[in-house]
This record gives sequence, C-alpha cells and structure tokens, in this order.
Amino acid sequence: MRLSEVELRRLRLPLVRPFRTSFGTEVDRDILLVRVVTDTGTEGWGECVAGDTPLYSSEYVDGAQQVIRDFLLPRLAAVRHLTGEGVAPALADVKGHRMAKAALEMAVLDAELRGRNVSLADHLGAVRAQVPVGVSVGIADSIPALLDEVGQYLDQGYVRVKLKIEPGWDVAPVEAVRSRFGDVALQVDANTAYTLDDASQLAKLDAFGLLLIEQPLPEDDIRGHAELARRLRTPLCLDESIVSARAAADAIALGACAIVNIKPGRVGGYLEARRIHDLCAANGVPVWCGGMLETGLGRAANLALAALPNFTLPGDISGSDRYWKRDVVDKPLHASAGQMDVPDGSGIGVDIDLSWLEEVSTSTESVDLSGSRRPL
Ligand code: SMG
Ligand code: MG
Repeated sequence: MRLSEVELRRLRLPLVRPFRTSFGTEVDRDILLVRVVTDTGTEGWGECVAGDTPLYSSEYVDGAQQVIRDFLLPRLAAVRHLTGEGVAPALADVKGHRMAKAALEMAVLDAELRGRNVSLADHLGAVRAQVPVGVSVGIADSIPALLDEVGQYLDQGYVRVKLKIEPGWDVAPVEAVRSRFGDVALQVDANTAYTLDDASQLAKLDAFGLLLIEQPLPEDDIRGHAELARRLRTPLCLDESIVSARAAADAIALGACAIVNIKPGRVGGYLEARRIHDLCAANGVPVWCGGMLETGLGRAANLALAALPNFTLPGDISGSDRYWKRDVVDKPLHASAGQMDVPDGSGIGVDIDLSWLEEVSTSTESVDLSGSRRPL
C-alpha cells in the first residue's frame, strides 16, 4: 500500500456551549481532517486534535497543517509498503508534532484496516463492546450555572463528571457538586494551572473523595508532581506530561502519577497509546481515555482504544450532542446510561457525512505527492 492522494480539510464547527478551561474559552473548533487514498483504492480518514492556539500544548492547527504538508507527507509518500505500523518510524526523525503525526497514522490505519476488513477495536485488542463514559465540564460563570450543567449531564446518564479547575475555582465548585449530587464519581482537571506552592490549597480537595486530580503542574514538571503526590491523598493523574511511553515510564518510576490519561493525539498516535496502555497495565497503573473535543471521527477511534482491558476508568468520551448540533459523521455517536458502543465496522468504523462536511469546510488542500517519490 502506498499513498496516492492526500487531502487536508479544515472545518469550523460551533460547540453547543462554550468550553472554558484554565487556558481559555473555546466557542468553536477549527478542525483539521486528513483524507488519504492509497494505490490499492482504499480511503482513510484521520483527525488532528491540535487546537487553534498553542495553549493546551505547543501544537496548533495551522502549524500541524504546515508540518504535515512540508515535512511529514514527503516522508510517508516515499514509503512503498505503507502500513499503520510503519507511519511512526517513517516520521521519527521529525521532532515532536505528535498531534500532526497521530492524524496521519490514524488515516493510514483507517485505510489499511478498511482494506483488510478489520475494525480498529479488534486491531488494537479491544475486550469490550461498550465502554463507560463521563463528561468534562468547563469552568462556569457561577456555581448555580455549574450545578445546572452537571445536573443535565447526570440526567443524561453520564457515570462520571470531571470539573475543570483553576486557582479561585477549585474547592467551592467541588464542594457544591458533592453536596448537591452526593457520591457521583467526580474528578478535576487543572490543565497545569497550579504550582507546588498551591499544595495546601489542593490538599483541601482531599476532603471530597475525588477519583483523581489531573495535571495540576506544568507539563515538564515531573519531579514537582512526584513531590505534590506525597503531599496529597487524592491520586494524581497526568495528561499533558505524558507525551510518550518513555515519559509514562519515567513518571510512574518517579511516583509522579498513580493514574494516566491517554490521548492518542498527544502521544503521536493510537499505536503509541496502546504501548502506554500496556506499560501502565504492567505497572498496575489504571488508565482512561482523554478527549480533545473531537468530532465523531476521533471519538469513534477513542472508543476503540477505551475498550482495551486496562481502561478501567470512564473516559472523556461523550455523545455527539455534548459537542455539536450536527456531527460530521453520518450517524451521531450516542451515550446511553453512561455507556457508548465501540464501533465494530472496518477501520475506525464511521463514515463522514460528505455533504455536511462540504458545508462546514473552510478550506481544502490537495497535497501534491509527486515530488516525494524517492524510494527509501
Ligand atoms: O473531549 O470531552 C472532551 C473534552 C475533554 O476536558 C477535556 N479535555 O485537558 O483533558 C483536557 C481537556 C483538553 C481540551 S482542550 C480542547
Ligand atoms: Mg486534561
């Protein structure tokens, strides 16, 4: 299998409600989708999870499109016997840009698996047909507004709630949700907004029986997380810090986290995500699948990953209606009683609604692969 055509498609989709985190408020998503066509005639789709600003991590969507066009695709197009497995090695000399690489790996895997009539879930080693899912709730304008939003999600059956926190919005919202909704499974995510000096403030959260505190300190502060872990009873979970299986191994060895959030985009793809899953399983560290406000395409693939055995905590994978008025997949993904079906069709197992995609597209770039035909 060899790449014969690649299209980079940008779309803008409004969120059903603004999503506020410690690093900003998103009202819509500027999304990059990658469509590949191979010489065997199969097509595959990938989604890049980079945001429009480099505020969650250093990647951002314009940069991702550029690195894909100028540096990653020339390398991939030169590979004669391309498989999903071969994508990361072919791109390994390009440093970083994991979200861009992950989007390409996803598209190639989709094409390969569709050609072989194998589902991504089976390919990754899924052991469940349904997975429990939670919802991530942004920072609200007020406590009553937060309680209203959390109440809506619980009414819809979500089995776990994650609250975004930042200095000034931590103990009070957690206390309010606990006292209104009792012992609902609850966790918080700080997106790097704290420092070690805040340890005593974060320790106040110990009173509320949280499942975990996610990424309180900066991405590269593994030692700081290890120190903080010693000062808290609530388990620490890392998100931004875990950029590879190697980073996960270091964080676990140093005692910086007891739980890992796995996001395929953040770690360079689904195959590295599976390696992190396996490493965590071998170390007795539970994992769960994070979310990046993906369309149904990215979330369908995340459902496949979340069906692996060591995903023992509910993921940030909600139904299409949590994010979009109209998703770009032809059948919206649905959460019911806090569970979502793992797609079982070939490849990622969902189809793009092409006429809707056309309507929400802001640009379409066909990449010229002809200059990249040097054999490796
Ligand atoms: O996809 O449901 C979702 C959002 C989950 O909170 C979520 N993601 O740090 O874990 C995280 C944030 C990053 C979102 S930035 C787009
Ligand atoms: Mg997070």
